[in-house]
Amino acid sequence: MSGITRRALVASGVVAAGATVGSALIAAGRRFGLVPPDASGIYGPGETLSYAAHRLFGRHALAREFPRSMISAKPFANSISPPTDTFKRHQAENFVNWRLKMYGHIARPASLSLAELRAMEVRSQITEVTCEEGWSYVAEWTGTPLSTVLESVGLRPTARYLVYYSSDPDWWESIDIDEAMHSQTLLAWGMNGADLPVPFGGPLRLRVPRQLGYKSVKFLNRLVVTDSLEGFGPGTGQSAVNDGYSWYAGI
Ligand SMILES: Nc1nc2c(c(=O)[nH]1)N[C@H]1C(S)=C(S)[C@@H](COP(=O)(O)O)O[C@H]1N2
Ligand SMILES: [Mo]
Repeated sequence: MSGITRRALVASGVVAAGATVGSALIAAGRRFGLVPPDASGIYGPGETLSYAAHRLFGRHALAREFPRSMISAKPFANSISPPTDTFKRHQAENFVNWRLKMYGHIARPASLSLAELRAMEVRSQITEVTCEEGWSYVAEWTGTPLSTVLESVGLRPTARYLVYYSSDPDWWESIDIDEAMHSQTLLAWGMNGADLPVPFGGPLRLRVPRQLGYKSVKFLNRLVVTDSLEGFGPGTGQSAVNDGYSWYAGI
């Protein structure tokens, strides 16, 4: 989406048309392809509005980072589906045979061990997990920036979304490439100075601190880069769609 400037918007007549800011943004969203995959639902116009506004004016906005003193003493691990036998075997082996598989619109499909990920780059951030159900906690997350990993496998120019899966077959999600390449989006393998505990998504979870907690998929094992979300579930790019969660969950 590079090259979108306020000037381009004005020139396109969207702003000059004198429409309300909301409908101008929705129109701009359509014009620049900033339409979330669940835009046809009853909340569609609202979804398009917040997604387009964030992408047009806040692409590089940062999620709040906290001082160490604000790390939650008792973080809350949300309930999850029971682990599969494959997951239990990996856990018994201390995850040495665990791999993160990557394929799709990338130049070099990959299968990375935790050791290989850790060797690429290490970054820490203190951010909040915010559940749509109303609770949140602050933790220090340590991991490898997703952008570093995606750069290493070579994103193709057609890359538009990242779909990501977990060993928990009930939970998969997707984000756009802007969010995937954002500096705070992290493949987290550490939490509060230790290996990421299994209840919090160990050995690996995605942290997407600019969006609600449900986008931060735990027990991550597969990344698929794609040009379209059609064909991924009902085309809406996530497993949680049936529970009424919006695809774009920017906060
Ligand atoms: N694999 C998997 N990832 C998941 C979930 C899940 O059920 N399974 N729940 C999501 C939801 S709704 C939230 S709010 C956060 C909660 O993170 P926590 O368990 O660290 O509190 O994880 C998200 N990631
Ligand atoms: Mo949640």
